[in-house]
Amino acid sequence: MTAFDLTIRGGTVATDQSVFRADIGIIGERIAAVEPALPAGLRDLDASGRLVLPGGIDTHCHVEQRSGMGMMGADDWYSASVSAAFGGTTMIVPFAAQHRGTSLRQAAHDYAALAAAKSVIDYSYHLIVSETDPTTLHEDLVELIRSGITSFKVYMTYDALKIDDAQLLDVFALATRERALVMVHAENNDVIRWVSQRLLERGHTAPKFHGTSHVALAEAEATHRVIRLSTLFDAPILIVHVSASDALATIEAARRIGTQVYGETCPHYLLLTADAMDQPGMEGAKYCCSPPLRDAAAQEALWRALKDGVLQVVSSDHAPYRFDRSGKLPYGDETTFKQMANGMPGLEARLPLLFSEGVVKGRLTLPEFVALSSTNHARMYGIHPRKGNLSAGADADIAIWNPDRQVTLTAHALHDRTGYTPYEGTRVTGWPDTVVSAGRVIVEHGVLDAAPGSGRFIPRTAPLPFTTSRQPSEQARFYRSLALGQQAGGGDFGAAYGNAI
Ligand code: DUC
Ligand code: ZN
Ligand code: ZN
Repeated sequence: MTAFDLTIRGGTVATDQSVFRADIGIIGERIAAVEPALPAGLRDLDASGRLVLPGGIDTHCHVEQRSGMGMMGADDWYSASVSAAFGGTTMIVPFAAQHRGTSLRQAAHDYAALAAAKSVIDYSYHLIVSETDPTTLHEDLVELIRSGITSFKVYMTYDALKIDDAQLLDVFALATRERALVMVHAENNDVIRWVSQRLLERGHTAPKFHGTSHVALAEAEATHRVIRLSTLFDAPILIVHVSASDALATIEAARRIGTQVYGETCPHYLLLTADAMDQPGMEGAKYCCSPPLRDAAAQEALWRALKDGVLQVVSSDHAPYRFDRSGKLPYGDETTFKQMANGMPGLEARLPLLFSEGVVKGRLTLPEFVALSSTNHARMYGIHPRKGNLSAGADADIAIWNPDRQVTLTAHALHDRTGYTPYEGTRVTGWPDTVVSAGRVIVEHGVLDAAPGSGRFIPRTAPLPFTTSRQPSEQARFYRSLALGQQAGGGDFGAAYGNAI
Protein backbone atom coordinates (compact mmCIF):
# COMPACT_ATOMS: atom_id res chain seq x y z
CA MET A 1 0.00 0.00 0.00
CA THR A 2 1.27 3.44 -0.96
CA ALA A 3 2.36 5.58 1.95
CA PHE A 4 0.56 8.89 1.97
CA ASP A 5 2.22 12.08 3.14
CA LEU A 6 -1.11 13.35 4.38
CA THR A 7 -4.50 11.78 4.86
CA ILE A 8 -7.85 13.39 5.56
CA ARG A 9 -10.06 10.73 7.08
CA GLY A 10 -13.60 10.36 8.34
CA GLY A 11 -15.07 13.32 6.48
CA THR A 12 -17.90 13.82 4.01
CA VAL A 13 -16.57 14.81 0.60
CA ALA A 14 -18.60 17.31 -1.42
CA THR A 15 -17.94 18.00 -5.08
CA ASP A 16 -19.91 19.91 -7.67
CA GLN A 17 -21.59 16.60 -8.55
CA SER A 18 -22.24 14.71 -5.32
CA VAL A 19 -21.74 14.30 -1.59
CA PHE A 20 -20.25 11.05 -0.26
CA ARG A 21 -18.23 9.51 2.56
CA ALA A 22 -14.56 9.16 1.64
CA ASP A 23 -11.01 9.50 2.86
CA ILE A 24 -8.42 11.40 0.85
CA GLY A 25 -4.79 10.36 0.53
CA ILE A 26 -2.23 12.94 -0.58
CA ILE A 27 1.27 12.42 -1.87
CA GLY A 28 3.36 15.53 -2.30
CA GLU A 29 1.28 18.28 -3.88
CA ARG A 30 -1.44 16.06 -5.31
CA ILE A 31 -4.37 13.91 -4.35
CA ALA A 32 -3.39 10.26 -4.78
CA ALA A 33 -6.55 8.46 -3.68
CA VAL A 34 -10.17 9.11 -2.76
CA GLU A 35 -11.64 5.97 -1.23
CA PRO A 36 -14.09 4.91 1.45
CA ALA A 37 -11.33 3.84 3.84
CA LEU A 38 -7.62 4.65 3.64
CA PRO A 39 -4.81 3.97 6.15
CA ALA A 40 -3.31 6.90 8.01
CA GLY A 41 -0.55 8.78 6.24
CA LEU A 42 2.59 10.28 7.74
CA ARG A 43 0.25 12.98 8.93
CA ASP A 44 -3.43 12.32 9.50
CA LEU A 45 -6.21 14.89 9.75
CA ASP A 46 -9.44 13.85 11.43
CA ALA A 47 -12.36 15.19 9.40
CA SER A 48 -15.20 13.44 11.20
CA GLY A 49 -18.25 15.67 11.39
CA ARG A 50 -16.69 17.90 8.72
CA LEU A 51 -17.19 18.49 5.02
CA VAL A 52 -14.19 18.04 2.76
CA LEU A 53 -14.43 20.56 -0.08
CA PRO A 54 -12.25 21.62 -3.00
CA GLY A 55 -10.58 24.83 -1.85
CA GLY A 56 -12.35 27.95 -3.05
CA ILE A 57 -11.17 29.72 -6.20
CA ASP A 58 -11.75 33.46 -6.41
CA THR A 59 -11.47 34.65 -10.00
CA HIS A 60 -12.35 38.28 -9.41
CA CYS A 61 -10.39 40.18 -6.79
CA HIS A 62 -8.21 43.28 -6.87
CA VAL A 63 -4.86 42.77 -5.23
CA GLU A 64 -1.94 45.19 -5.23
CA GLN A 65 -3.46 46.85 -8.28
CA ARG A 66 -3.85 50.57 -8.95
CA SER A 67 -7.41 51.42 -9.93
CA GLY A 68 -8.41 53.46 -12.97
CA MET A 69 -8.85 56.41 -10.58
CA GLY A 70 -5.26 55.94 -9.39
CA MET A 71 -6.01 54.45 -5.97
CA MET A 72 -4.21 51.55 -4.31
CA GLY A 73 -5.99 49.07 -2.09
CA ALA A 74 -4.68 48.11 1.33
CA ASP A 75 -3.77 44.52 0.50
CA ASP A 76 -0.69 43.20 -1.17
CA TRP A 77 -0.29 39.66 -2.46
CA TYR A 78 0.72 38.47 0.99
CA SER A 79 -2.18 39.87 3.01
CA ALA A 80 -4.73 39.10 0.30
CA SER A 81 -3.61 35.50 -0.09
CA VAL A 82 -3.48 35.00 3.69
CA SER A 83 -6.98 36.41 4.02
CA ALA A 84 -8.21 34.16 1.21
CA ALA A 85 -6.65 31.12 2.86
CA PHE A 86 -8.30 31.79 6.23
CA GLY A 87 -11.65 31.81 4.45
CA GLY A 88 -11.04 28.50 2.65
CA THR A 89 -9.91 29.89 -0.72
CA THR A 90 -6.82 28.18 -2.13
CA MET A 91 -6.40 29.98 -5.44
CA ILE A 92 -6.89 33.60 -6.44
CA VAL A 93 -6.93 35.18 -9.88
CA PRO A 94 -6.64 38.99 -9.61
CA PHE A 95 -5.73 41.45 -12.37
CA ALA A 96 -2.54 42.80 -13.93
CA ALA A 97 -3.81 46.16 -15.13
CA GLN A 98 -2.60 48.05 -18.16
CA HIS A 99 -3.06 51.78 -17.65
CA ARG A 100 -3.32 54.01 -20.71
CA GLY A 101 -0.02 54.76 -22.32
CA THR A 102 1.74 51.87 -20.60
CA SER A 103 2.78 48.46 -21.85
CA LEU A 104 0.56 45.44 -21.22
CA ARG A 105 3.59 43.18 -21.30
CA GLN A 106 5.37 45.29 -18.67
CA ALA A 107 2.27 45.39 -16.47
CA ALA A 108 2.06 41.59 -16.54
CA HIS A 109 5.78 41.21 -15.95
CA ASP A 110 5.76 43.52 -12.93
CA TYR A 111 2.64 41.93 -11.50
CA ALA A 112 4.02 38.41 -11.85
CA ALA A 113 7.06 39.41 -9.79
CA LEU A 114 4.89 40.78 -6.95
CA ALA A 115 2.81 37.62 -6.87
CA ALA A 116 5.78 35.25 -6.98
CA ALA A 117 7.41 36.97 -4.03
CA LYS A 118 4.40 37.11 -1.75
CA SER A 119 1.48 34.78 -2.44
CA VAL A 120 0.97 31.97 0.08
CA ILE A 121 -1.50 30.12 -2.17
CA ASP A 122 -1.49 29.19 -5.84
CA TYR A 123 -2.51 31.90 -8.22
CA SER A 124 -2.91 33.13 -11.74
CA TYR A 125 -4.00 36.54 -12.93
CA HIS A 126 -6.13 38.04 -15.66
CA LEU A 127 -5.10 41.08 -17.66
CA ILE A 128 -6.92 44.40 -17.85
CA VAL A 129 -6.66 45.73 -21.39
CA SER A 130 -7.18 49.49 -21.75
CA GLU A 131 -5.43 50.05 -25.10
CA THR A 132 -6.02 48.34 -28.44
CA ASP A 133 -2.98 49.52 -30.39
CA PRO A 134 -1.23 46.87 -32.53
CA THR A 135 1.52 46.23 -29.99
CA THR A 136 -0.92 45.66 -27.16
CA LEU A 137 -3.33 43.51 -29.11
CA HIS A 138 -1.26 41.66 -31.66
CA GLU A 139 2.01 41.26 -29.80
CA ASP A 140 1.72 41.54 -26.02
CA LEU A 141 -1.76 40.13 -25.59
CA VAL A 142 -1.14 37.23 -27.96
CA GLU A 143 2.10 36.34 -26.21
CA LEU A 144 0.53 36.53 -22.76
CA ILE A 145 -2.47 34.43 -23.69
CA ARG A 146 -0.18 31.82 -25.20
CA SER A 147 1.84 31.77 -21.99
CA GLY A 148 -1.22 30.70 -20.00
CA ILE A 149 -2.99 33.97 -19.09
CA THR A 150 -6.14 32.96 -20.93
CA SER A 151 -8.55 35.67 -19.84
CA PHE A 152 -8.69 39.43 -19.62
CA LYS A 153 -11.06 42.17 -18.57
CA VAL A 154 -12.27 45.19 -20.47
CA TYR A 155 -14.28 48.13 -19.19
CA MET A 156 -17.20 49.91 -20.83
CA THR A 157 -17.08 52.60 -18.13
CA TYR A 158 -14.46 54.49 -16.07
CA ASP A 159 -12.96 57.24 -18.25
CA ALA A 160 -9.39 56.05 -17.66
CA LEU A 161 -10.02 52.43 -18.65
CA LYS A 162 -13.02 52.25 -20.96
CA ILE A 163 -12.77 51.12 -24.54
CA ASP A 164 -15.37 51.96 -27.16
CA ASP A 165 -17.53 49.65 -29.27
CA ALA A 166 -15.07 49.50 -32.17
CA GLN A 167 -12.30 48.55 -29.76
CA LEU A 168 -14.54 45.91 -28.24
CA LEU A 169 -14.92 44.39 -31.69
CA ASP A 170 -11.14 44.29 -32.16
CA VAL A 171 -10.74 42.63 -28.81
CA PHE A 172 -13.44 40.03 -29.40
CA ALA A 173 -12.01 38.99 -32.75
CA LEU A 174 -8.56 38.50 -31.31
CA ALA A 175 -9.76 36.73 -28.17
CA THR A 176 -11.75 34.30 -30.26
CA ARG A 177 -8.76 33.43 -32.42
CA GLU A 178 -6.50 33.03 -29.39
CA ARG A 179 -9.09 31.17 -27.30
CA ALA A 180 -9.19 33.67 -24.45
CA LEU A 181 -12.22 34.62 -22.40
CA VAL A 182 -13.14 38.30 -22.30
CA MET A 183 -14.55 39.50 -18.98
CA VAL A 184 -16.65 42.62 -19.37
CA HIS A 185 -17.47 45.38 -16.91
CA ALA A 186 -20.77 46.37 -18.50
CA GLU A 187 -22.11 49.80 -17.60
CA ASN A 188 -22.98 52.65 -19.97
CA ASN A 189 -20.42 55.36 -19.27
CA ASP A 190 -22.38 58.22 -20.84
CA VAL A 191 -25.52 57.53 -18.84
CA ILE A 192 -23.54 57.48 -15.58
CA ARG A 193 -21.66 60.64 -16.57
CA TRP A 194 -24.86 62.46 -17.57
CA VAL A 195 -26.70 61.64 -14.36
CA SER A 196 -23.64 62.28 -12.16
CA GLN A 197 -23.08 65.73 -13.63
CA ARG A 198 -26.63 66.82 -12.96
CA LEU A 199 -26.64 65.42 -9.43
CA LEU A 200 -23.40 67.22 -8.60
CA GLU A 201 -24.70 70.49 -10.10
CA ARG A 202 -27.62 70.28 -7.68
CA GLY A 203 -25.33 69.60 -4.73
CA HIS A 204 -26.24 65.94 -4.39
CA THR A 205 -22.82 64.65 -3.41
CA ALA A 206 -23.55 62.08 -0.69
CA PRO A 207 -22.57 58.42 -1.10
CA LYS A 208 -26.13 57.28 -1.80
CA PHE A 209 -26.10 59.22 -5.09
CA HIS A 210 -23.52 56.78 -6.37
CA GLY A 211 -26.44 54.36 -6.69
CA THR A 212 -28.61 56.97 -8.40
CA SER A 213 -25.93 57.66 -11.00
CA HIS A 214 -25.12 54.02 -11.72
CA VAL A 215 -28.78 53.44 -12.56
CA ALA A 216 -29.76 49.84 -13.42
CA LEU A 217 -30.59 50.96 -16.96
CA ALA A 218 -26.90 51.74 -17.53
CA GLU A 219 -25.96 48.19 -16.60
CA ALA A 220 -28.77 46.67 -18.67
CA GLU A 221 -28.00 48.73 -21.77
CA ALA A 222 -24.29 47.96 -21.72
CA THR A 223 -24.96 44.30 -21.04
CA HIS A 224 -27.33 44.13 -23.99
CA ARG A 225 -24.95 46.02 -26.26
CA VAL A 226 -21.86 44.02 -25.45
CA ILE A 227 -23.67 40.73 -25.84
CA ARG A 228 -24.90 41.82 -29.26
CA LEU A 229 -21.43 43.00 -30.28
CA SER A 230 -19.90 39.69 -29.22
CA THR A 231 -22.24 37.78 -31.51
CA LEU A 232 -20.68 39.37 -34.58
CA PHE A 233 -17.83 36.91 -34.04
CA ASP A 234 -19.64 34.36 -31.87
CA ALA A 235 -17.12 35.37 -29.22
CA PRO A 236 -17.64 34.01 -25.70
CA ILE A 237 -17.81 36.68 -23.02
CA LEU A 238 -18.37 36.71 -19.28
CA ILE A 239 -20.23 39.61 -17.70
CA VAL A 240 -18.63 40.25 -14.32
CA HIS A 241 -20.37 41.46 -11.16
CA VAL A 242 -23.96 41.30 -12.43
CA SER A 243 -26.16 43.22 -10.00
CA ALA A 244 -29.38 44.34 -11.70
CA SER A 245 -32.45 42.27 -12.60
CA ASP A 246 -32.71 43.79 -16.10
CA ALA A 247 -29.10 42.93 -16.91
CA LEU A 248 -29.72 39.44 -15.64
CA ALA A 249 -32.83 39.07 -17.78
CA THR A 250 -30.78 40.15 -20.80
CA ILE A 251 -28.16 37.49 -20.11
CA GLU A 252 -30.80 34.86 -19.57
CA ALA A 253 -32.56 35.70 -22.83
CA ALA A 254 -29.28 35.64 -24.76
CA ARG A 255 -28.29 32.28 -23.29
CA ARG A 256 -31.69 30.85 -24.21
CA ILE A 257 -30.98 31.47 -27.89
CA GLY A 258 -27.51 29.96 -27.65
CA THR A 259 -25.35 33.05 -27.25
CA GLN A 260 -22.04 32.31 -25.53
CA VAL A 261 -22.50 34.64 -22.61
CA TYR A 262 -21.62 33.72 -19.04
CA GLY A 263 -22.08 35.62 -15.82
CA GLU A 264 -20.72 36.27 -12.37
CA THR A 265 -22.17 37.85 -9.26
CA CYS A 266 -20.72 38.62 -5.83
CA PRO A 267 -21.86 38.10 -2.22
CA HIS A 268 -22.54 41.81 -1.70
CA TYR A 269 -25.14 41.85 -4.47
CA LEU A 270 -26.80 38.80 -2.93
CA LEU A 271 -26.78 40.07 0.64
CA LEU A 272 -26.74 43.87 0.76
CA THR A 273 -29.05 46.50 -0.73
CA ALA A 274 -28.73 50.13 -1.82
CA ASP A 275 -30.05 51.20 1.61
CA ALA A 276 -26.55 50.57 2.96
CA MET A 277 -25.27 53.61 1.01
CA ASP A 278 -27.88 55.84 2.66
CA GLN A 279 -26.38 56.43 6.09
CA PRO A 280 -25.43 59.56 8.03
CA GLY A 281 -22.15 61.24 7.07
CA MET A 282 -19.77 59.30 4.87
CA GLU A 283 -20.47 55.83 6.28
CA GLY A 284 -22.32 54.88 3.09
CA ALA A 285 -19.06 55.19 1.14
CA LYS A 286 -18.03 51.79 2.50
CA TYR A 287 -20.84 50.29 0.44
CA CYS A 288 -20.19 52.09 -2.86
CA CYS A 289 -19.18 49.64 -5.54
CA SER A 290 -19.76 49.48 -9.29
CA PRO A 291 -22.22 48.36 -10.38
CA PRO A 292 -23.92 49.44 -7.16
CA LEU A 293 -25.99 47.50 -4.65
CA ARG A 294 -29.59 47.17 -5.81
CA ASP A 295 -32.84 46.05 -4.12
CA ALA A 296 -34.40 42.93 -2.60
CA ALA A 297 -36.03 41.97 -5.91
CA ALA A 298 -32.63 41.97 -7.62
CA GLN A 299 -31.24 39.79 -4.83
CA GLU A 300 -33.99 37.25 -5.36
CA ALA A 301 -33.38 37.26 -9.11
CA LEU A 302 -29.64 36.71 -8.56
CA TRP A 303 -30.18 33.74 -6.22
CA ARG A 304 -32.52 32.24 -8.80
CA ALA A 305 -29.96 32.78 -11.56
CA LEU A 306 -27.32 30.94 -9.54
CA LYS A 307 -29.68 28.04 -9.04
CA ASP A 308 -30.75 27.97 -12.70
CA GLY A 309 -27.20 28.22 -14.10
CA VAL A 310 -27.75 31.63 -15.73
CA LEU A 311 -24.79 32.81 -13.63
CA GLN A 312 -21.98 30.35 -13.14
CA VAL A 313 -19.53 31.91 -10.69
CA VAL A 314 -19.62 33.84 -7.41
CA SER A 315 -16.50 35.93 -6.87
CA SER A 316 -15.64 38.46 -4.19
CA ASP A 317 -14.62 41.47 -6.34
CA HIS A 318 -12.42 42.16 -3.32
CA ALA A 319 -11.41 45.83 -3.62
CA PRO A 320 -9.78 46.71 -0.30
CA TYR A 321 -9.92 50.51 -0.31
CA ARG A 322 -9.40 52.00 3.12
CA PHE A 323 -11.99 54.28 4.68
CA ASP A 324 -9.53 57.20 4.58
CA ARG A 325 -7.86 59.62 2.16
CA SER A 326 -6.06 56.79 0.32
CA GLY A 327 -9.31 55.24 -0.92
CA LYS A 328 -12.87 56.00 0.04
CA LEU A 329 -12.39 59.56 1.24
CA PRO A 330 -9.73 61.38 -0.82
CA TYR A 331 -11.18 64.74 0.28
CA GLY A 332 -12.29 63.68 3.74
CA ASP A 333 -15.89 64.59 4.52
CA GLU A 334 -15.97 66.77 1.39
CA THR A 335 -15.56 63.75 -0.91
CA THR A 336 -18.34 63.43 -3.48
CA PHE A 337 -19.76 60.10 -4.60
CA LYS A 338 -17.83 60.60 -7.84
CA GLN A 339 -14.45 60.84 -6.14
CA MET A 340 -14.48 57.84 -3.82
CA ALA A 341 -12.84 54.55 -4.70
CA ASN A 342 -15.36 51.95 -5.81
CA GLY A 343 -15.49 48.54 -4.20
CA MET A 344 -15.41 46.70 -0.90
CA PRO A 345 -13.40 43.89 0.70
CA GLY A 346 -14.70 40.32 0.59
CA LEU A 347 -12.03 37.68 -0.08
CA GLU A 348 -12.16 35.92 3.26
CA ALA A 349 -15.90 36.00 3.86
CA ARG A 350 -16.93 34.85 0.36
CA LEU A 351 -17.24 31.13 1.08
CA PRO A 352 -18.70 31.49 4.59
CA LEU A 353 -21.32 33.98 3.37
CA LEU A 354 -22.31 31.86 0.40
CA PHE A 355 -22.46 28.72 2.56
CA SER A 356 -24.38 30.37 5.36
CA GLU A 357 -26.87 32.27 3.22
CA GLY A 358 -26.98 29.70 0.44
CA VAL A 359 -26.62 26.18 1.82
CA VAL A 360 -27.70 26.68 5.44
CA LYS A 361 -30.75 28.70 4.39
CA GLY A 362 -31.71 26.14 1.74
CA ARG A 363 -31.18 28.35 -1.32
CA LEU A 364 -28.36 26.18 -2.70
CA THR A 365 -27.43 22.53 -2.47
CA LEU A 366 -23.95 21.60 -1.34
CA PRO A 367 -22.84 20.63 -4.89
CA GLU A 368 -24.19 23.96 -6.18
CA PHE A 369 -22.16 25.77 -3.52
CA VAL A 370 -19.01 23.87 -4.54
CA ALA A 371 -19.64 24.61 -8.20
CA LEU A 372 -20.26 28.33 -7.68
CA SER A 373 -17.33 28.88 -5.33
CA SER A 374 -14.72 26.60 -6.87
CA THR A 375 -15.32 24.08 -9.66
CA ASN A 376 -17.06 26.38 -12.12
CA HIS A 377 -14.24 28.92 -11.71
CA ALA A 378 -11.72 26.19 -12.56
CA ARG A 379 -13.65 25.11 -15.64
CA MET A 380 -14.45 28.62 -16.78
CA TYR A 381 -10.87 29.85 -16.63
CA GLY A 382 -8.92 26.81 -17.83
CA ILE A 383 -7.60 25.25 -14.63
CA HIS A 384 -9.83 22.19 -14.42
CA PRO A 385 -9.22 19.29 -13.63
CA ARG A 386 -6.09 20.43 -11.81
CA LYS A 387 -8.08 22.75 -9.54
CA GLY A 388 -11.61 22.76 -8.17
CA ASN A 389 -11.58 18.98 -8.15
CA LEU A 390 -11.10 16.26 -5.53
CA SER A 391 -10.14 13.36 -7.81
CA ALA A 392 -6.84 11.51 -7.85
CA GLY A 393 -4.32 13.57 -9.79
CA ALA A 394 -5.75 16.97 -8.87
CA ASP A 395 -3.79 19.44 -6.77
CA ALA A 396 -4.44 18.84 -3.08
CA ASP A 397 -6.25 22.14 -2.44
CA ILE A 398 -8.81 21.35 0.23
CA ALA A 399 -10.96 23.10 2.81
CA ILE A 400 -11.97 20.95 5.78
CA TRP A 401 -15.21 22.71 6.49
CA ASN A 402 -17.03 22.85 9.79
CA PRO A 403 -20.68 23.29 8.77
CA ASP A 404 -21.75 24.17 12.32
CA ARG A 405 -19.07 26.65 13.29
CA GLN A 406 -20.57 30.07 13.96
CA VAL A 407 -18.45 33.13 13.39
CA THR A 408 -19.27 36.81 13.83
CA LEU A 409 -17.63 38.79 11.05
CA THR A 410 -15.59 41.75 12.23
CA ALA A 411 -12.84 43.73 10.54
CA HIS A 412 -10.63 42.91 13.50
CA ALA A 413 -10.98 39.15 13.10
CA LEU A 414 -10.57 39.09 9.31
CA HIS A 415 -7.07 39.03 7.84
CA ASP A 416 -7.23 41.60 5.07
CA ARG A 417 -5.91 45.10 5.73
CA THR A 418 -8.88 47.21 4.64
CA GLY A 419 -9.82 48.19 8.18
CA TYR A 420 -13.53 47.61 7.76
CA THR A 421 -15.91 44.93 6.55
CA PRO A 422 -19.33 45.62 5.04
CA TYR A 423 -20.54 42.65 7.12
CA GLU A 424 -19.45 43.93 10.55
CA GLY A 425 -21.44 42.02 13.19
CA THR A 426 -22.98 39.54 10.75
CA ARG A 427 -23.09 36.00 12.11
CA VAL A 428 -22.36 33.20 9.66
CA THR A 429 -22.67 29.46 10.07
CA GLY A 430 -19.91 27.42 8.45
CA TRP A 431 -16.17 28.09 8.39
CA PRO A 432 -13.09 26.10 7.42
CA ASP A 433 -11.24 24.52 10.34
CA THR A 434 -8.25 23.46 8.26
CA VAL A 435 -7.02 24.52 4.83
CA VAL A 436 -4.65 22.51 2.65
CA SER A 437 -2.86 24.11 -0.29
CA ALA A 438 -0.96 21.85 -2.71
CA GLY A 439 -0.58 19.25 0.03
CA ARG A 440 0.60 21.73 2.71
CA VAL A 441 -1.55 22.33 5.80
CA ILE A 442 -1.48 26.12 5.69
CA VAL A 443 -4.27 27.01 8.13
CA GLU A 444 -5.02 25.01 11.27
CA HIS A 445 -6.38 26.03 14.69
CA GLY A 446 -6.59 29.60 13.45
CA VAL A 447 -2.87 29.77 12.71
CA LEU A 448 -1.16 30.27 9.35
CA ASP A 449 1.79 28.10 8.37
CA ALA A 450 2.87 29.33 4.95
CA ALA A 451 5.75 31.49 3.82
CA PRO A 452 5.40 34.46 1.47
CA GLY A 453 6.09 33.22 -2.04
CA SER A 454 5.15 29.61 -1.32
CA GLY A 455 2.16 29.79 -3.71
CA ARG A 456 2.78 28.83 -7.33
CA PHE A 457 1.82 30.45 -10.62
CA ILE A 458 -0.62 28.14 -12.41
CA PRO A 459 -0.60 28.50 -16.21
CA ARG A 460 -4.09 28.14 -17.59
CA THR A 461 -5.42 26.31 -20.64
CA ALA A 462 -8.43 27.16 -22.80
CA PRO A 463 -11.45 28.53 -20.92
CA LEU A 464 -14.65 26.48 -20.83
CA PRO A 465 -16.36 27.99 -23.92
CA PHE A 466 -13.44 26.84 -26.09
CA THR A 467 -13.58 23.24 -24.92
CA THR A 468 -16.77 22.41 -26.80
CA SER A 469 -17.09 21.33 -30.42
CA ARG A 470 -19.25 24.37 -31.22
CA GLN A 471 -18.65 25.74 -34.70
CA PRO A 472 -19.03 29.47 -35.40
CA SER A 473 -21.73 30.56 -37.79
CA GLU A 474 -20.78 31.52 -41.36
CA GLN A 475 -21.37 35.12 -40.48
CA ALA A 476 -19.06 34.88 -37.46
CA ARG A 477 -16.36 33.22 -39.57
CA PHE A 478 -16.56 35.97 -42.12
CA TYR A 479 -16.34 38.80 -39.61
CA ARG A 480 -13.54 37.07 -37.72
CA SER A 481 -11.49 36.89 -40.88
CA LEU A 482 -12.42 40.45 -41.80
CA ALA A 483 -11.21 41.62 -38.40
CA LEU A 484 -7.95 39.76 -38.54
CA GLY A 485 -7.07 40.55 -42.12
CA GLN A 486 -7.20 37.01 -43.49
CA GLN A 487 -8.91 35.59 -46.53
CA ALA A 488 -12.62 35.99 -46.18
CA GLY A 489 -13.14 32.41 -47.36
CA GLY A 490 -14.09 30.93 -50.67
CA GLY A 491 -17.11 29.64 -52.51
CA ASP A 492 -20.58 30.43 -51.33
CA PHE A 493 -19.27 31.75 -48.06
CA GLY A 494 -17.16 34.42 -49.74
CA ALA A 495 -19.91 35.19 -52.20
CA ALA A 496 -22.60 35.46 -49.58
CA TYR A 497 -20.75 37.77 -47.25
CA GLY A 498 -17.91 39.15 -49.36
CA ASN A 499 -20.39 40.71 -51.80
CA ALA A 500 -22.01 42.57 -49.00
CA ILE A 501 -19.03 44.83 -48.43
N1 DUC B 1 -16.03 47.89 -9.26
C1 DUC B 1 -15.07 47.64 -10.14
O1 DUC B 1 -15.27 47.73 -11.33
N2 DUC B 1 -13.86 47.27 -9.70
C2 DUC B 1 -13.51 47.25 -8.34
C3 DUC B 1 -14.63 47.24 -7.42
C4 DUC B 1 -15.87 47.78 -7.95
O2 DUC B 1 -16.77 48.09 -7.23
ZN1 ZN C 1 -15.56 45.86 -12.80
ZN1 ZN D 1 -13.65 44.28 -9.96
